[in-house]
Amino acid sequence: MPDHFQLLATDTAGGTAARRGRLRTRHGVIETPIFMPVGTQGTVKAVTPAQLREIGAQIILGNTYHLNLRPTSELIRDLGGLHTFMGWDGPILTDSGGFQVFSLAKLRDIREDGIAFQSHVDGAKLFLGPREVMAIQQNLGSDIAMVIDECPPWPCERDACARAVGRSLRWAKQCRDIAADSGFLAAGHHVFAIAQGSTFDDLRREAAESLAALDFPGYAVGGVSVGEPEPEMLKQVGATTPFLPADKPRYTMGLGTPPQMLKMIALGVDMFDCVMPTRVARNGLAFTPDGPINLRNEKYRADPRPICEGLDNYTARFSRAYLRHLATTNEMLGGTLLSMHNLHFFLDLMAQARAHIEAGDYAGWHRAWIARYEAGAA
Ligand code: PRF
Repeated sequence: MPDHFQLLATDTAGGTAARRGRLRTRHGVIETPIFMPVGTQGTVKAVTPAQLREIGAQIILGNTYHLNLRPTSELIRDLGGLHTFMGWDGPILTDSGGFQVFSLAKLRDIREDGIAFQSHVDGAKLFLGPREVMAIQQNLGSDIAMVIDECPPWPCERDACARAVGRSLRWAKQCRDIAADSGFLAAGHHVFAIAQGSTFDDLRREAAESLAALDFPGYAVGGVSVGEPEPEMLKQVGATTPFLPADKPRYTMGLGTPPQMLKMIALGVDMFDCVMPTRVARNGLAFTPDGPINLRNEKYRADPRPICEGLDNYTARFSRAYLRHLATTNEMLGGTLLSMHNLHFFLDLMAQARAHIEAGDYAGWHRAWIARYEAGAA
């Protein structure tokens, strides 16, 4: 295994398992813990690649399911790959599409060789299995490709969950073999496995240990934040991370709020992605250290202050009153400025977390940060 991940520090003071790491990819180095802005359709909505660089984005996400429906992965390959196509030369992680089939597509049929489904765009009959998702992600040129998995719903019967864990393991092994045989791994692309197991601690452990034995370049905790309450979600992450290899990066998929990310870093998670900061930005919501604020609110009508003090980015030159005006008149610039602010807020939070892990005071710092945020949000 190439030396692609360096664990620089582990901060166990105060009972955390917080980690500071460095992940090398074909398109650059990622300092962890890290938040990854989501660009499902080959664009982080409303934000240009130059603006993403400006706010310190290190890696972004793309989506196999969406990009293969439109404009197709073959077209993107023929135009030079996803980096060239979208004008982003930093690292890109792509989700495999299985999860999006479960959440978006109609008439799914899960078989041993993959998932048959109908496109949510035009109803076309399609199929995704290990071979298909690896070929698509190879066409896209993903720096980090995810295996195809079966994400059980919440709540879920134990038998159904055990079947999903078993099938996900077999699919993961096939994805890994395909990536090895095709030269994808040798060329420096990474493939991450996904541990499922829903709310069953023993199945989570089994999933993590059997995937760990296959020696993937990285590991994700899947099947969390699918409707379960937050304490249950944290319990599931805590039931998985201890059984993943310490010398590989760990990623919880599709998460989370700022306090959730900080709590998961304490459980030993290194990577996060979520559409939420950009989605809520387009509705006028902005993050601050004292909780989120809704700029559509009348009380900001004549407020001359920036969204929050001490966060130095392009949006900070505008008053809450101006941003409220853009939000209430549905001006496009409002979505751009608030998306930039929210993403920068998440990226800056990760930079603070990294510094506190290095300083060895993560436990106290993250508890105080969450207490202030929740007091303001209340
Ligand atoms: N699997 C995949 N993508 C995902 C998830 C999963 O379980 C989730 C659940 N949190 C979000 N995105 N492949």
